[in-house]
Amino acid sequence: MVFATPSELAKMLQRDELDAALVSITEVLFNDRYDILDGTAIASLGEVKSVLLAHRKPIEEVREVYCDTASLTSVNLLRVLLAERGLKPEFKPLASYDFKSLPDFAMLIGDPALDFVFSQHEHEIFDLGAAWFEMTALPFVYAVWALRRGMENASLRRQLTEAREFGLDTIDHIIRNRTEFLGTAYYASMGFAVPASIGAQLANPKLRPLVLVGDGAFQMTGMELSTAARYKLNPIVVVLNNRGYGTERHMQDGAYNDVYPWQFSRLPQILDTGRGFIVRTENELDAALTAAQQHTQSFCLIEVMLEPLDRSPALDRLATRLAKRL
Ligand SMILES: Cc1ncc(C[n+]2csc(CCOP(=O)(O)OP(=O)(O)O)c2C)c(N)n1
Ligand SMILES: [Mg+2]
Repeated sequence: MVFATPSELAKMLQRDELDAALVSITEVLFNDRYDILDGTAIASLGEVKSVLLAHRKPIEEVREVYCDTASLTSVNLLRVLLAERGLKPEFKPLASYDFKSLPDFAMLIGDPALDFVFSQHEHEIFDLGAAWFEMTALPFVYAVWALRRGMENASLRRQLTEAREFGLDTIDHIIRNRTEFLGTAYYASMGFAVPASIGAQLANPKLRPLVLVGDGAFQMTGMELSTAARYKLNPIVVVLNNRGYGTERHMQDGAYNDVYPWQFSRLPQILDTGRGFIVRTENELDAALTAAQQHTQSFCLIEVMLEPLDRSPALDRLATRLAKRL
């Protein structure tokens, strides 16, 4: 088994040094010398997130794109998508994946692309999977298993298919290494966040959890901040104080959605450690988050005051749908 970039694998495959390789679809389209494994591909139907053009200027102004030349397919896909818009930029190798010095137009692929999407950045994202789907209403196949033609490969095909099935069945195990975001499903268990952050930080002390929790949920399990304090953990806990069960108010309102008002930001006084903030505006939130980031020696609790009926579009959709069943 050889681990190498798709373009290196393609070269080895061309030299018949490998029986099979997971290679870019372009290798297979340009060289009619392989059998393709049926039913397995790296493909996307719509947004893919891991293949993208990060752009700081409007796409129409593109003159040159810096990219990882290891991926022929993605470069060609981008060429096609831009050509369809009448744009023919020059492609140049990206010198470094350092997000801070990223050029105006940079194509990112794989883990760096995913990391970039979730990092703070000024670029906008042009998702190649989404753009392809918009243009064709078809999925896009990035890579396939190419097998050397002319040799007996039934057993190899079977093993590769089994590996795919095993991978899909154990996908939770595979993605456990990338667990920057923890959450119950939307509208699932209230009161999960504060206790979960304790487990997360004890499991990986290099992490500093940022906890988002409703005032109602905090009144159920927020006392676990005491455990955080005991183990000298330092989560940043943002309590969204909208004076009650906001989610429920949009389905059916009544006094039962009110909770007893707590002064959440004063909990550090009771626990004799931690820092409390109270926030009413975006600027105050900015300042509190900056201060909390700098205050690493203990937990921080940021109490954000919200209007009881303020809501996100996602909550609007969910509440409207659930209210129909009442
Ligand atoms: C353990 C549990 N009890 C009840 C519910 C039903 N429920 C869903 S959202 C919600 C209100 C949550 O209030 P809060 O934490 O203040 O968040 P908000 O909706 O106000 O943002 C309730 C009671 C639930 N999801 N889980
Ligand atoms: Mg609430």
